[in-house]
Amino acid sequence: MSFELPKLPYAFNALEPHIDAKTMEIHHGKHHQAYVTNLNNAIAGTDAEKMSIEDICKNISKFGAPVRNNGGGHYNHSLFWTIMAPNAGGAPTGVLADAINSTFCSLDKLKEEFNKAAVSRFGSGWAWLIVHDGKLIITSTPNQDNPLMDIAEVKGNPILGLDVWEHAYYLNYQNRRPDYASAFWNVINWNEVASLYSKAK
Ligand code: MN3
Repeated sequence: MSFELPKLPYAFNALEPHIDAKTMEIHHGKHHQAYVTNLNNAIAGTDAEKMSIEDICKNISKFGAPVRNNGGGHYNHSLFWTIMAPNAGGAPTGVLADAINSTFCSLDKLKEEFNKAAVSRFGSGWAWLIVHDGKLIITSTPNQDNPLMDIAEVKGNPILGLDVWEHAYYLNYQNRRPDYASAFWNVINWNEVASLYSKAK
């Protein structure tokens, strides 16, 4: 069994003006595809071929750098495409909204702290909202690491992630990572985030 590039669940231009079509096309078709191809090459003929991408991440300390970088890249981007959607954004409802309000006081405070994690991550990496022991936590990871990994400083199940590699925003935002992080909230698919929250809890 080998991993496959998941189909993007909307058109390349569906997230405009917040994320431009050219960025989406290159990001999905070139960057994510490369992680998938390199992951498959790295695990060819090993037991990892029988593992889910989640289990590979959870046991990442047993693998070398090619699996860590490309397996992380595959997991992170697969999640990223699903937690965004056209005509999305707004605010979550139900138990997720309650959890956000009781943990961060308000959605605005969550956005503020999440964007701080996104902007302060030096170099390439990801900002995350995760669930650990039923609690919501904001964290960030370098490179293509993620909080599922057994080597992560802060571990948990990701329910929201923002790619802050320059390839994710440079065409449209150049050096303005804070503007990209702010725009992200306009395309969040809260239905999917809420569903991930329910499963993680
Ligand atoms: Mn990326």
